[in-house]
Amino acid sequence: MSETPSLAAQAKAVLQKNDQGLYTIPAHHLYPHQWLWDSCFIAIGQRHYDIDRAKMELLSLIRGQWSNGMIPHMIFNPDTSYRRDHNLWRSWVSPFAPDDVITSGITQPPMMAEAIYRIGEKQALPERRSWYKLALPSLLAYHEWLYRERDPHQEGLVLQIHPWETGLDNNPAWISELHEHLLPWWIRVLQRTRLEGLAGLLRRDTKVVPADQRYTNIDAMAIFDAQRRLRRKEYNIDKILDHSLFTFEDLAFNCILIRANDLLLDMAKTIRAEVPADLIKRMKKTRAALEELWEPYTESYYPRDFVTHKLIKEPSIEGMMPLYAGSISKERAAIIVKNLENAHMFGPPHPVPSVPLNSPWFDANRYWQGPTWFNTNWLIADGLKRYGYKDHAEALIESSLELVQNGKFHEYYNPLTGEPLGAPDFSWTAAVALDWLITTKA
Ligand code: 9WN
Repeated sequence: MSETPSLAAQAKAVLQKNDQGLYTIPAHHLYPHQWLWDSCFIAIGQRHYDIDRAKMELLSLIRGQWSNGMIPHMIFNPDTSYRRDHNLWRSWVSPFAPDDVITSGITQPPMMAEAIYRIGEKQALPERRSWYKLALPSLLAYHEWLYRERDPHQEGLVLQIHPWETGLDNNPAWISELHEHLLPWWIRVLQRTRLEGLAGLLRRDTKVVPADQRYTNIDAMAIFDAQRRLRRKEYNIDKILDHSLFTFEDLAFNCILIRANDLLLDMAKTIRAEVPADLIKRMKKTRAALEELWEPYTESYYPRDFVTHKLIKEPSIEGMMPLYAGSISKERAAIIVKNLENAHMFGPPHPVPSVPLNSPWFDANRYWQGPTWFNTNWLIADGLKRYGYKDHAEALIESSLELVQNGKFHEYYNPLTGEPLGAPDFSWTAAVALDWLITTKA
């Protein structure tokens, strides 16, 4: 008998272990709240065994939606034992934040459309239509917010205001920019006097996960300092832009938006809902604007600085995401696939590494600076399939599933050795594995 059913059952057990009733936490200890793109991947897994539970996961996200349309990247467990987290964000400083839930003040990659769509896929047409009718107004409000607030000059790409918004926290692009432009004097002093180790005493994450698997103390301080600046501006985009805080146009975020826009329009058509013509125009512009991120000499797409429009040329997993967007030419997709095949770049024994092996930033164990992650593999495999690279997609799914063959679903993996890293029993690793097991092995 094949081992598939038992692996699927183990994946389901992880999701159930992390299930808090209304929503699913990414992992115990390290991540005790609800996160936006985590819940989307989680729902994509849950839909295979409990469609109502999967819907609830997304409706729980919508419960945190701000009155201006933003879906926050975190919704907090209200328990007073998490007061420190609530106070770090103080979402109540914004007039748009909901009164009855405490949230963060930024967003995360717009994966909601994909998750809503995938749930719909599992239902017969009448139920699918009712589900879309229920979820679409919030999704539409979210995309309208993205364009209104995050594309203020109507240039096509939406901007991000914090590395956490990309979900790829310590990606070299953000870390190099933070170090160059935004490191406050007190962090520089700590760095020069080699006293940054003191910051480690305050960190909770490195008490749960070995320090060499998380971001460095200096990077953690820079990331938290950038968050504090946003809070001081009450998460008000006009104030943030006036004070030229760190703003950039993330490649992966915009690729996910392009795909999400297509799915939103498809779902609107299914229920004959109207999408404002102006929004459709802006969606089209995003597809065209993505091509401005192409750099012909290194033949790659990159994120860019919002103000200067300078590309931030640090190669990373970001460069794979135009495959998922689905809007690039076949020729450019073929160039990306070549990089995937290259053993010195994105093709180590356990692909796809979050930073290519030949980058000076590559660090096999460190978070988003080297390890292989399941959610980005899901996005890449999906893109590969849609560009006709079925064999590549299957090989990637196969090599990913090998990593969890022992029934243990970790947060990320060493791409050279396959060693499990980060938090154990991690929800999206289990959800993605379950989705693959059911959709590709059935
Ligand atoms: C900050 C929950 C989240 C993921 C992100 C990942 C990490 C948080 C952190 O964990 O970010 O949002 O504590 O570093 O980078 O992608 O959504 O799993």
